[in-house]
Amino acid sequence: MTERLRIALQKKGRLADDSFALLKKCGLRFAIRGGGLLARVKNMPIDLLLVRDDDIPSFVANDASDIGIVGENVLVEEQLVAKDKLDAEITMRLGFSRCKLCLAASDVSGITASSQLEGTRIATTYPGVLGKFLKDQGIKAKSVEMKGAVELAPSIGIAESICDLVSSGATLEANGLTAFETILESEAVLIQSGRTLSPEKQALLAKLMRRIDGVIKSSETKYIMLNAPKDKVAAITELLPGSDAPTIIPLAGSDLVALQAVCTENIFWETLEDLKALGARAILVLPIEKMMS
Ligand code: PRT
Ligand code: ZN
Repeated sequence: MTERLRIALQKKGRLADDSFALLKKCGLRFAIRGGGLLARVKNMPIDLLLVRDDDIPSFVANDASDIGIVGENVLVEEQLVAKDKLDAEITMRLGFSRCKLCLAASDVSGITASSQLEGTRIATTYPGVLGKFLKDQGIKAKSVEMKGAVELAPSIGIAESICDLVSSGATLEANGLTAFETILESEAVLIQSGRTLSPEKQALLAKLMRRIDGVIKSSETKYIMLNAPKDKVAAITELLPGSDAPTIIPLAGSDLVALQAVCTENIFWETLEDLKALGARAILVLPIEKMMS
């Protein structure tokens, strides 16, 4: 019987949809239906274990799952609060669900720097990461552990500041709070334990990781096509991020050339405006669906 690689994923929440979308772009075919703990991938020997994100590091460490996708913030927190060393490490950064764990306080508190936290109360759902930060900085402050709605803690008077995740900053702003220090930057990560996988699972994981790498690279890569005066090709190439060898095709009966290049970074409107100023015309920027190098 073929061994099935098991991947722990968040069942529902901020990480879930992007994790499912990434695996689908890697060619895995599966359907998520309410309730079930396991979803079977139809076209590969892979099962998806659908759980709460906080459980993912320990499931990977304890062999309930071979790998997992989780926020780096959750991995670091679980590692810091685990009684025994948690055998789960980052194998690959995935670039989505980016956020920051920040210290923030209300304007009335007068707190604008971590040096002012001495003797105060800080509300958080991340006692591990906050505790380590305070210890490293030599700050004696009280961590008030909450299960959620941390942003309300200052207004209800249970803490002077908070330590919480921030992405757009809208929640802080809506609660009259300002971030004054970032203590952890986070993104979704692929995690694995130090156990050796069977050769079949190892080969499947290597294949999956090559595909994930291709998906991430292609999402950042664009194909650009334009027409330009021959004598401006060097200046135009300079402007194209990450493209060292564009294809140049002469256009019959004119002193224009068609230029095509793969750019390994996003191309912004400003770049298009600069290209136009150099004489480039008919500029097209196309997404790249798949890549393998
Ligand atoms: O049910 P389960 O335990 O699985 O999920 P959960 O409720 O613990 O986590 P969930 O789904 O809210 O978040 C999962 C992961 O998404 C987090 O662990 C982070 O890695 C990542 N992530 C990215 C975020 C945010 N951005 C984020 N903004 N997680 C939470 N937030 C919250 C934050 O706590 C605050 O309340 O969103 C609010 C702030 O958002 P902004 O945009 O207003 O700044
Ligand atoms: Zn959670």
